Amino acid sequence: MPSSSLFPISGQLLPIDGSAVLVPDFLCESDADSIFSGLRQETPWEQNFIRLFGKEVSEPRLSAWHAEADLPYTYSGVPRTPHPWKEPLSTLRTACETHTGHSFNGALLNLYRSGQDAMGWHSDDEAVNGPNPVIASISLGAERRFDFSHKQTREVISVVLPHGSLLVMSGACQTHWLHRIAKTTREIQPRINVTFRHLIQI
Ligand SMILES: O=C(O)CCC(=O)C(=O)O
Ligand SMILES: [Mn+2]
Repeated sequence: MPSSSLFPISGQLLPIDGSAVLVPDFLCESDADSIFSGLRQETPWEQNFIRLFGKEVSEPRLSAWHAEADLPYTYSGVPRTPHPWKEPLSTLRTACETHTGHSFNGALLNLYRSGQDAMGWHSDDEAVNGPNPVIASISLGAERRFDFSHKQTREVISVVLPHGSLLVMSGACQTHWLHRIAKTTREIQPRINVTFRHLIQI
């Protein structure tokens, strides 16, 4: 039977097989507010499409990939054209690099317009992420529940990601755990997620 538990909302979230550390108040309220509105207005949001059972369907969210011009990223089977770094993304990248001690060369942004926007179970385990990737994930706007599910034991760990929080996934997290943002029927305001990644040459 899958088990479910709501861990305390800070520190290490995973009991085994990798690391996911939540820093709930990584950004102060006013910085989080202004970064949220800056990114919402300035990001070249794209609607992408995926093939599901032979049919083309729109992804239930908008997204954008920011990186150096020679660093495209194929995510969910869709090649993403890189948009250049600009503020407030560059400053946010530096803050995440300082905090984690790792460098990031790309950022995937997702805009969840309502509770009907979501991201299904997956791992960020494409070869281009390299083995045991460090992924720094910033949440802005409405709070959403983030679920982990262990690939073997099916244990489920759920946590609410607050406005201005940082979640750092590292170690064997992507090898052993899936994660998702589930749909909800609750009335929910928009949320932006930024995941900083370090893509490698393959
Ligand atoms: O929105 C989130 O918090 C998760 C996003 C995510 O898993 C991804 O971009 O790979
Ligand atoms: Mn992911």
